[in-house]
Amino acid sequence: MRKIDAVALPDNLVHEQLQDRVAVVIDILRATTTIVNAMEQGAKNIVPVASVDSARILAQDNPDSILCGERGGIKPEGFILGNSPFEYSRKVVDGKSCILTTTNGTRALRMSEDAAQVVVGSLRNLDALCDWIKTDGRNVVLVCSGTDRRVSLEDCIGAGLIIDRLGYAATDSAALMYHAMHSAVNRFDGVRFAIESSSHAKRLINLGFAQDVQFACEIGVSLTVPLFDSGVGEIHLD
Ligand code: 3SL
Repeated sequence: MRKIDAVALPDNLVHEQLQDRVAVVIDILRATTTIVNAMEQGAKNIVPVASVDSARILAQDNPDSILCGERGGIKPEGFILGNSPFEYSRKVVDGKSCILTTTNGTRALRMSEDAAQVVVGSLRNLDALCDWIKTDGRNVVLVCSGTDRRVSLEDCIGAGLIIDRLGYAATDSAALMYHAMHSAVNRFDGVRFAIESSSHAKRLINLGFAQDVQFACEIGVSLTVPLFDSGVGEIHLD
């Protein structure tokens, strides 16, 4: 039987958890949701970058690319796009390379790059993602991005839903996320309300991004499964 492991933060990863596995990076609010949407809207690729300064330098060297990202949820000065999925419309991103730096999501992607394959997970691509994982056939580790190095409820709910869908043999930490997801969803009467109860969702709602939270909670509406090719440092489609 295939196995599934999970970490609540990328900082908790040990090398063996990535070896020969598919790593699914999850940042429901909002980086991986935004990446799935950007690729769905026709972006040529996404280059995840750790720091704002490196992103600025890379964008200067690649004038056709779009400089994107956030710090504290807000678009840094001089950036073209922030981290709201709604900014990544077909009109803006079609055929374009997006250089993206976010506080937690792009960091988690970079920290997962020793996996055999890194895949971008969100609730929007949940079904397509699980189909991709089953077809691939390798064991899986779910990497929750967290928020500012603290565990995020919404990422654990996302991980729990993937564990539920796949039905693979779960490690204790994956089982914990599965049970936490069920308990939160029952307690709040649905995935969306459970996610809206998280501190990150409340912060985004206070910043005026309530629509982004709602968008991130739509399950299985996207067929897009972005893959991170760590060798070239780009996220693309199959
Ligand atoms: O940290 C991240 O990667 C972001 O998704 C955070 S925010 O939703 O833009 O605040």
